[in-house]
Amino acid sequence: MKTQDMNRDWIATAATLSSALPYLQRYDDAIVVIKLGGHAMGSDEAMESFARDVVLLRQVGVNPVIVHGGGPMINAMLDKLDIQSEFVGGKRVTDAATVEVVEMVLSGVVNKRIVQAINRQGGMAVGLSGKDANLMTCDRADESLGFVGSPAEMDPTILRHLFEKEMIPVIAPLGAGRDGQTLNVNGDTAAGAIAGALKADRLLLLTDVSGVKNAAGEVVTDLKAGQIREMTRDGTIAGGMIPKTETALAALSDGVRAAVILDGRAPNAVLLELFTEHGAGSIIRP
Ligand code: X2W
Repeated sequence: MKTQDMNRDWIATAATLSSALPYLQRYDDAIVVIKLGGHAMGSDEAMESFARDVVLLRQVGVNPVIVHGGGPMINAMLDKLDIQSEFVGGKRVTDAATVEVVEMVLSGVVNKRIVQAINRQGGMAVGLSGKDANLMTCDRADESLGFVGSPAEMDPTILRHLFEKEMIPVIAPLGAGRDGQTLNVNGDTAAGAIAGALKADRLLLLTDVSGVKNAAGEVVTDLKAGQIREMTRDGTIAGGMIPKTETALAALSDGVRAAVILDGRAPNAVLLELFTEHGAGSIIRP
């Protein structure tokens, strides 16, 4: 590269930083809940890039909370153990043997991978599940699903303590039943409930699709809750997108300011969404 071109690169970097100022001010002390789905968790490089973005958020005064999934990782372990598993309405039918594997994989493997990635970038991440400090007490979602929970009572006190110390909570989607039984909770549902309990400024749902698409197949960048309901009624929103948009709507009605559905595999997706005019994915407001 010629010296002059190199200068131009640095000048562009400085201009980018400068243009982020209004966004940095807007999100100072904001609570941003980020759901990282199993399908959005890619290679070690992608995880490293995600972790850098999260540490940067913390560094500029945002309170990030990570809620993760890990469906594909649970499937792989159940396969190894020769345990059959099926989904009904987007939720895993979870018997006693399965819930043990779910907890082992989510709290043991996936959670620690994210915690470690963030800490390697200089952050202070703390791994939890909904069972810790009574964060997420659940009712049984439906008897026929077995040990699957539906968040009923949230206590986000532990998260506020961690914010005060500038620590980054990383939460596995397991909850405690009222009888103390461990319950498996869909990751999107858990993220929505946690964002709602915190009345978060943003809920970012990182997935493997670029956003909510209209009938012509184009991503719509700005949506109102009413439009989402309309598009669901007429079938434009269908399949795997429905649990995401339902989570977004539930979070908005709990007082979350906006929810964004975006492709977590895109480089610096979180920064693009929060700190540029361009944004990423589809933002849904009340
Ligand atoms: C999910 C929890 C993990 C999850 C499961 O067992 O797969 C239920 O279905 P993703 O990667 O976000 O899909 N729980 C009840 O939600 O992972």
